[in-house]
Parts: sequence; structure tokens; C-alpha cells
Amino acid sequence: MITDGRSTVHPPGCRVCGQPIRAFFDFGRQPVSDAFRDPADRSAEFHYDLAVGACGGCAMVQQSHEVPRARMFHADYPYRSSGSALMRDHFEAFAHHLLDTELKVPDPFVVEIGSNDGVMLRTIAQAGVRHLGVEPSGGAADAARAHGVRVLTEFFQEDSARRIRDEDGPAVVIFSANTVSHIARLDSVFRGVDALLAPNGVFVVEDRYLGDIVDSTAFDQIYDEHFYLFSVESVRNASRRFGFELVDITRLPVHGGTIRFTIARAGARPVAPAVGELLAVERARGLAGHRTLDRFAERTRHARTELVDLLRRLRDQGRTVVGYGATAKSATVTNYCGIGPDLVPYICDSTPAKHGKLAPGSGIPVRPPAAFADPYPDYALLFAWNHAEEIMAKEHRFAAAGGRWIRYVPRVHVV
Ligand code: JHZ
Ligand code: SAH
Ligand code: ZN
Repeated sequence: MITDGRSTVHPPGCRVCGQPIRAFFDFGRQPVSDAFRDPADRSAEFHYDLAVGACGGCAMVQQSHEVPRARMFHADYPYRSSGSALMRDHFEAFAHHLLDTELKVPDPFVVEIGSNDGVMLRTIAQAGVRHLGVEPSGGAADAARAHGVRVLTEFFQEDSARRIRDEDGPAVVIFSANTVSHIARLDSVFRGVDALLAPNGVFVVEDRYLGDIVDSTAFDQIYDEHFYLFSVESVRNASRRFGFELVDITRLPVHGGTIRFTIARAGARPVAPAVGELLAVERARGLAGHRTLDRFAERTRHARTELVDLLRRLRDQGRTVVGYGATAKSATVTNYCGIGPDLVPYICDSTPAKHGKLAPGSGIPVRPPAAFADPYPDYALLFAWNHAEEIMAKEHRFAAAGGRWIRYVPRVHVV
């Protein structure tokens, strides 16, 4: 491992199995995606090289440079899962599902890795079930505590997991959504799960699905926090390496295409047919192969050209364009496409911690949603495309007033 003072560079080998990686895309220098800056902050902005490749041995798609985790996840980490009604409903439904199934045992104990503001665990807490969130970002952890959720403000890793096992006993469910892909040290995660999980317990992991990212050319799902992009093949291989088995999968529509992976100790549970079925589809299409990923890279370059051409044309015609949703994903779009305040003068977003700040790299100011109608722009560039339904319903007056939405997933188009 070499530290160049800006980011950590690893020898060209898979972070899971050590085999060679085939690079398929390099987005160039990128900022930390959730590092919204104070306009008065004159310090140099941290940048790193955002490049992705696929392992020839275990099929894991991963980044070649790792941003130190403390730069991403800290007391001021701004993302709050509960900012979306869709995600609140999604996790509440899943909590009820757990309460009705895995948690119907005497004195169950549930652990969540990356519990954020308690969007899932608040339902578990209300049901009076023993639980613990493990969440390094202090502000998010405090927000969960305000909802009656018990939280440990730490990174989940082998040693914290062992401590939890010693103090609280084994967990029948370890759940983690949109977090395991953020942890480069998967070995430490699996060893921690091994230490903490009950013999017949389940480790349930929800994350973006590589197949959906490729199919919809959702290149903006690639940014610092998403160190890995998971497939059935790569998660099955990683699980096996650490004495576990992928026993079930469920595809879900949230965040533009998610999979819920259910992982158990090897031999503890039967493997559902869905695993082999999607694995066969991945192999038949060569999901982690160079043809598929090179075509994805080509479509990504094409999307950049189309989007920048559209924004320049609109500017030259005197049309106004405002961004909607200061997502982490948007950092890749703005910085890879070179979109700054000249093309998109501000972004409206409902997260209070982002208001009055500048989006990372691009320096585009973030304003509250009230600024959107004051006055309406001619066009709105929907960075939070995964929340399109919720946002378009909230902002229905914009379209009624003649406003148009610009989308870039699955292709650049105006709605
Ligand atoms: P959203 C983050 O990604 C980071 P982001 C992380 N890496 C990840 O994987 C996912 O979350 C889970 C705003 N908004 O969900 C709020 C409105 O303004 O696409 C958010 O800033 N009005 C952990 O940031 C953003 O949009 C609304 O009505 O890409 C949405 O962020 C709604 C619903 C949202 O995640
Ligand atoms: N589960 C929520 C939150 C996702 S945001 C949801 O799906 O919406 C990712 C969260 O993981 C952040 O709150 C971040 O602080 C946390 N996180 C990052 N690394 C972690 C680690 N090693 N252990 C536990 N949480 C971690
Ligand atoms: Zn590998």
C-alpha cells in the first residue's frame, strides 16, 4: 500500500482475492462526494482518482483507489436516509418483515451496520426488540437516538463486532443497506459477522446491483463511497471465501435497482433457486466481462457528450437550468462532465445540512427546495432520478407552469 498524501493507492490486485483487476473506466480526479463545503472555506479540496475495474478471479467490481474512510464518514456526514418517504416506507416494511419472520425467536437481537438516522431500526425499537446500530457518523447516530434507537458510534469491523458479541451476545440478524459496498475491508466485515452472528442467523445485505447499473448506464452510481459494485457472482464468491453462503436474493426497485442478498453460514440454510437463476443470467451475459463493461464505458462517454451539449445549447438559447437533488451521485456527474455554476447556477435539495454549502468539486451552491419556485427555471436537471416519482409529485406545479425535467438515466432525455 502506498500513500501519496492524497489517497491510498493499492497494488493492482483484487481487494478480495488478490487476482489481477481489469480496469474499465477512469473518471479522473474527483472530490469526496458528500463533502459539501462552506463558501468561506479556502482550504485545498481533497481529490482522488476515481477508477473502476473487475477482478478476473472473483468477478468483484471495485475501485483502484481508496479514500480514507474518516474523510467520508464523520460527525458532519450529511446524508439522511429518512429524507425520502419512499425509503422510509421501504425500510419500515422490511423491519416488519423481520419482526414477522427471523425475529420470532426468544429474546432476538438485531444489529444494523450503517444505521444512519435509524430509518430501519426505529421500527424494531418501537416493537421493543433488542437491537444495536453501528454508525460512525455522529450526527446521523444522534438522529437515530432521538427516535429511541440504540447506537454505537463506531465503524463496524472485526474488533467492534467481537466487543458487541461479548456485551450483547449473538445476533440472529445482521442487516446492512447501502453500506457494505462502502467498506474496502470486506475481510474485516465478514470476520466481524462470523464473530457476531448466531449459528443459524442471517447476514442481510442490500445494495445497488451491478446488472441494473450496467443496463441503465447509471454511471453516477460510481463514486468514492461505492467502493464495490455487487453482483450475485461476486457476493457469492466473497461469502464463500469467509465460510458463508449466499442463500437467497431479492431484486428491489429502490435506488434505481437494488438486490437484497441473504447470507448464512455455509451449510446452515438451503440455497433458494433464485441465486442460481440470476447467476446463470450474469454468466450468460458476461456481466463482469470486458465486452459488457467496455460497452458500459462507451455509453457513459456518450452520455457525457449528450448532457453537456444539451446544457450548453440551453444556456446559449438563454434558458435557465437548475439542479434538483444534491446527491452524492451528482458529484460524479458534475465533475466528470465539467458542469459548474455557469451551466447549473444552483441545486435545490431538502437536506438542511447541505443548504448554503457548495457542492464538492463543481462549487455549485445548494439551496432549499423553496428556492426552486422563486422563480421556476425553464429546465430542472434531476440529479435525484431515483426519487423521480416523489419529487415530481411534490413539484407538480413546475411542470404545470411549463417547466421541463432533464434526465440522464437511462439516457439523456427531456421529459
Ligand atoms: P439519494 C447517498 O447517495 C449516499 P445519494 C450513499 N452512498 C448511498 O448509497 C445512498 O445515499 C443510500 C434530496 N431530496 O437518496 C435529499 C430532495 O431534495 O439519491 C438527498 O440529498 N427532495 C450512502 O446522495 C437527495 O435528494 C426529495 O423529495 O445519491 C437524494 O439522495 C427527496 C426524496 C430527496 O442518495
Ligand atoms: N442504511 C442506510 C444508510 C446508508 S448511508 C440506508 O440504506 O439509507 C451509509 C452509512 O454507512 C453512513 O451513515 C455511514 O456513516 C455508514 N458507514 C460507513 N462505513 C461504515 C462502517 N464501516 N460501519 C458501519 N457504518 C458505516
Ligand atoms: Zn477478486
